[in-house]
Amino acid sequence: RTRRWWIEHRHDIDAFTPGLLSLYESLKPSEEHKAKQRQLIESLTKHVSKQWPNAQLHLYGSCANSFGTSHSDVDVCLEIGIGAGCAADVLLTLAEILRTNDFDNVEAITSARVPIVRMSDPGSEFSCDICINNLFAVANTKLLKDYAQIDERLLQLAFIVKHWAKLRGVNETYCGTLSSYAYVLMCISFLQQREPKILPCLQEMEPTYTTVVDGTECAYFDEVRQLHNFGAENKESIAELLWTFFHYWAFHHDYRKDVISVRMGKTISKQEKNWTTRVGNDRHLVCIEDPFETSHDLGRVVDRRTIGILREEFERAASILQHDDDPCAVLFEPY
Ligand code: 3AT
Ligand code: MG
Repeated sequence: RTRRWWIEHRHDIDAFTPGLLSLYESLKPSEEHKAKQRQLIESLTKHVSKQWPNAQLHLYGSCANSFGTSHSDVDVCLEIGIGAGCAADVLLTLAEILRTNDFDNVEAITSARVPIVRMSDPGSEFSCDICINNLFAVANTKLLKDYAQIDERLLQLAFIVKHWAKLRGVNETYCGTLSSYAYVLMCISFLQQREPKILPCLQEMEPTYTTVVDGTECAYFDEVRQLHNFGAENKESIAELLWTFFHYWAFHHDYRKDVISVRMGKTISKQEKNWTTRVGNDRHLVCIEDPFETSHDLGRVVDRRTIGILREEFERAASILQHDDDPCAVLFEPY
């Protein structure tokens, strides 16, 4: 498997860059879309502060980390000083408030790993998830947003990979495939390891930003404006990067031994994380370390069946980019 990584290289791969870039442009949310999101947040803030004057609303996920497309949902975190075990009551109260204020399809999902209220905004038809005190998600949202400002190829690659994953049906954690967040981390890690590097490892640099979440220090260099030239020496085009990304996950990644770590800017071993055997439902077949909750493997949802599906999809994508005359037409064919 490893050998194919080096021997096959397509010389006209750059010809597909313009098509991929126009796809990227078409996926970016419009100004109108962003304005509607702001309106929704303003209206939510008004209702929440009436009930809980000291609470704060944070946007997280792709509506705030700059990896959101015009199809992304709106993820909101309510930061509120309550004791452990009270989140379900707060969510039920919140659901009631939203219902009386004419939000649609309001549903409190209190039994999930991250309990939420889900609703849709009648003005914009956005689907919106509200969780309580999920401050790790707020911290990793800022980290992703900061990475996105260093080199635009990260946004381009991640938008295209997310789009591909949605259309090919491999972006459903409840079905055993990977979350959007996991795909973005895979893209960051990949660009950290190009030669020359396209992205630095912000958590390995002198921290300029520190926040503590549940006793865990989240610290990294966040003055990313100073890094806008970081990847300039690397001239790889988006078509080349996309092909290499799929090729890496199809043929080069060592699924038996390796863990992708954005925190370290390289792959580390399953052995050192103690992720070599199945514990409960965590199988560790594809290992993607969360940058802040480092005991958290974002690939743990993947099982024996879905790892096969994922690897076939990576191989299919790599092969299309390798051999097809018009790869953009087939690559994104709905599954
Ligand atoms: P979409 O554009 O909505 O597909 P997203 O980045 O909003 O992409 P999700 O809706 O899957 O992704 O997740 C929302 C945010 O929640 C993203 C990340 O900040 C956080 N998050 C998601 N999954 C995890 C996880 N397993 N561990 C920690 N944080 C997570
Ligand atoms: Mg989202």
